Amino acid sequence: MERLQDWSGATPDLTPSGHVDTFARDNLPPRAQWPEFRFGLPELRYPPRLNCAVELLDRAIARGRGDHPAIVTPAGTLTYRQLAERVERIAAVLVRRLGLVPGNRVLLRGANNAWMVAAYLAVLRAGGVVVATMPLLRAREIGHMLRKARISIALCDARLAEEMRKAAAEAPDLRHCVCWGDGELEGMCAEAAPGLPACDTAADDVCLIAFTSGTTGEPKGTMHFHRDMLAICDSYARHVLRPGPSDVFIGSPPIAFTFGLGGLVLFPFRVGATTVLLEKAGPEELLAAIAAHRATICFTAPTAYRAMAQQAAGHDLSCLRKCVSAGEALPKPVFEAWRRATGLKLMDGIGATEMLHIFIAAREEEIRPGATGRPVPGYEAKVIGEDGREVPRGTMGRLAVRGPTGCRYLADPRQASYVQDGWNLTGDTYVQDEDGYFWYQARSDDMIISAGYNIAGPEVEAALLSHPAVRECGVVGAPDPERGTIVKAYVVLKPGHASGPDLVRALQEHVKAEIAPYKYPRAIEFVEALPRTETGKLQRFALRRHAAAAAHGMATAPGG
Ligand code: 3UK
Repeated sequence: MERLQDWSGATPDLTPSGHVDTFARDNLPPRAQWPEFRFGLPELRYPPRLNCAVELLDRAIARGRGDHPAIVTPAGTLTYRQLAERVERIAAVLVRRLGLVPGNRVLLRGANNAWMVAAYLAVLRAGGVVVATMPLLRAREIGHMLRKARISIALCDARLAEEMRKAAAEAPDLRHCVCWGDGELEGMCAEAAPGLPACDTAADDVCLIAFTSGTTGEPKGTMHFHRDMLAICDSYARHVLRPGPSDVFIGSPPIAFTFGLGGLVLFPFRVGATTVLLEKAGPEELLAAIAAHRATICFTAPTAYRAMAQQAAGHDLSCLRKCVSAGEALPKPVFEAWRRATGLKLMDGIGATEMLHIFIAAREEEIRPGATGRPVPGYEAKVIGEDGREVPRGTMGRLAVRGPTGCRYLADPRQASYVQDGWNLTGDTYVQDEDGYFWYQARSDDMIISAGYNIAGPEVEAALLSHPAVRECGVVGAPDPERGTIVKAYVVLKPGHASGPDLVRALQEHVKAEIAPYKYPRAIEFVEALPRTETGKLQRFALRRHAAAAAHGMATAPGG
């Protein structure tokens, strides 16, 4: 019998670390500011020594998946055995050539491709701590991460090396920066002898510092343990998504975003399935790749599903079994459009970088269109009022959640606002209904208060999206001399629709017919595009800023 950690207490003591460089553990938040962790399900009780890369790769091979395709890209296929060999070689390069010591942070920079994933798993296997960066980040943002996480080694796609080198110039701890794609890392790997044993890490050793794609303030580094990487597979994936070994995963989120990490790496590998990696995964590329690779499970954001639903007719999507939507609220019209286009129910799920992945969702047969779902097995959630106490069902309040994963910021005072009384407060406003389903309202800072009413921008957006002329929209509060704040909509039209006062009136009437009339947008501005983050989120703060400037006669483009 393997000895298990003592799970009787909600927050067990940390086990002896496998790290030599203890920076990550030393910079965990103070114990009193940790969320309470929950390990109710037996499958979430991991042994005290655990290396998640071993669990994901070596275990799959031991179960007979060695010759099954692990990664498929336009450049070719790697079986589990071939991937494991590449991972071992990169790990050997990290340890023997670059002097990695367990606990060192390693920056990874690349689009979704086989080298990026192999490098990721190699860092984990060698006992390093991954800090992955989104491809579009600039030197300033990379520099912040290099310094904040005291990164000593960087592995980078040669095509993204320029910003990397600029950032490296300002990072005193960075000792090595090695590129793949131009032969440098490939050459080192060819010389490296495989066979380096995996690092004997503790289940609660930090293995990932994921920076939030924060829209305001400095990005926060969220720290996750080896066991967390498996916990999201054994909670959300196992109980809600329920993939099998013959599934073919595909999607658009970058692996540096934990939505992509789970959906395109951890979930498929946990069950010995295949992942299709695309460097460029706009709606058109994604549709073509789904058909070409006969993908069965798709991960992307609501806006991408909306765009794909409109172009689906030209593609054979009969291979698709399950489609996950996360990152932003899923408007009901998008759910319906996808259902019409494919016959599938979109699986909405709310996740957060702090929680590592999705914690409220629903299995297909339990979906209520418009609701996010119920807590994923292993998680608990509630809606609380300003006093921190749970509010009655049907009442709006702040979402609080806890489970096997949770928020641990790297040396950041904002820990005390995200975690209160052992619960993670995600910053979202929700209503829970009598049946336990959670209905998303808005980000708490995005609630519009107009003439004394609380109006949730996303609800107005969903109403607008059900109008045939609307391609995309964003709704925010705009200052108004008479009313204080009014509801303002930024609308991108579908081709063939002319903007003008007639359409403004038509859209306003449409909203009044769909939802309570007082919520209708008193101002509507037509724009070419909406400002979005690299993870696909609408930047409402940019729209608010634009609305405020416009109200004061200083309009700029909402993206600018
Ligand atoms: C919002 C949603 C309504 C919500 C993420 C899945 O998005 C992810 O992580 P981030 O740290 O952002 C977290 C915030 O995004 N959000 C996400 N999903 C939904 N709002 N409905 C949804 N389905 O405000 C949340 O607090 O970028 C998503 C998996 C892993 C992730 N990191």
